Amino acid sequence: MLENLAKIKEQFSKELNAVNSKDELEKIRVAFLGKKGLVTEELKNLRNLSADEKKTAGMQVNKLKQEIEQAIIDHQKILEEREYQKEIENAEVYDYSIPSEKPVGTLHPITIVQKQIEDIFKTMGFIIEDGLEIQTEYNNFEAVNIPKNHPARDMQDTYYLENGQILKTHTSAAQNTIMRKYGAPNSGETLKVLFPGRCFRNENIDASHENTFFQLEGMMIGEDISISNLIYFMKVLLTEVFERDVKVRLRPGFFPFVEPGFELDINCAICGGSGCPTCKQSGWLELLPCGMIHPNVLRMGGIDPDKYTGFAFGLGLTRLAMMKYNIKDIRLFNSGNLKQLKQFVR
Ligand code: FA5
Repeated sequence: MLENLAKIKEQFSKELNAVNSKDELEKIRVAFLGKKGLVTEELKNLRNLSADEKKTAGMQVNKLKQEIEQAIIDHQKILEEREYQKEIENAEVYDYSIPSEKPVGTLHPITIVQKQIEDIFKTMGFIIEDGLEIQTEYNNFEAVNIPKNHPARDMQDTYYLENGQILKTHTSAAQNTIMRKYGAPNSGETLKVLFPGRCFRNENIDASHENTFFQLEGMMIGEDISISNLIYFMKVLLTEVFERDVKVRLRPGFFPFVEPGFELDINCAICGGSGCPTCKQSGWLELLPCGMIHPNVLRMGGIDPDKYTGFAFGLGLTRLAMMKYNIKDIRLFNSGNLKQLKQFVR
């Protein structure tokens, strides 16, 4: 039997060396280790031996069986490595630096409008700033004249983090930081800043209210800023964005951080003013609240309200995009409906 085992081993080595594919390897496995394989037959033959012979021969057959099993595993790895190398050699070579012929993505409609407004205001000397999304209660409320327990906080219910910070409810939360960053302008100069950002409110969601939406805030501070400056910039903004006549109305509005304050509403572009779910049947949509910065807010920002005045506006950027592109429902913006969003490719 031992002689037989030596022959089987030699035969296996010879045949294994010639194996070049997984199929051939499987064939050889069956030929040696399968039900009627050469090694299996030797195992069966053990029963014809005496107890003593069985012990020695059994050990040898099992050793050979294990060697063959291991050799098959090793050879399989060699074959896989060879296949992998072949794939690499035959792989198509791409030059990833070549620009794509087609646009691979598109800007979100809100980004398009935001960039458009930023461009307009940059030409008028505005600096673009970015506000934090996670804010302190102080910046979001106290610093804009909304002390604790002020009823105006009810209108901007938001999400509180465990550390006491909040998701900002309006872009006005950045006013104080920006005033402190730039300070009062030099005599004869003005501080003009634009700061867009994402806002969060615990809202009842409907066609024109989301819990996550964008605002774009603007602020101008100087020694001689008046409501005329405010109205001029609002007019420029709307004319440039809509590139057509839009009907607006200005009415008094209360915000603790401006005095006087205004609401600028836009005639609903979806229904033309006759009333629809988007404008809650009123024909108008609140779009651009604004006003003259309250002296308390300037003071808290380190700017002397006896010397300086300023205006601020808080444009509802998401709603502006709805009106510009005739989007009936605000929820489409976050829906991931690419068909809807791709219409606005720039
Ligand atoms: C404010 O947030 C003030 N901070 C704006 C402001 C700034 C006034 C500076 C004066 C001076 P208001 O809560 O009205 O105001 O929101 C401003 C605009 O954001 C609204 O006119 C509306 O267009 C948009 N807006 C408010 N809540 C939502 C919402 N849930 N979903 C979509 N847009 C909203």
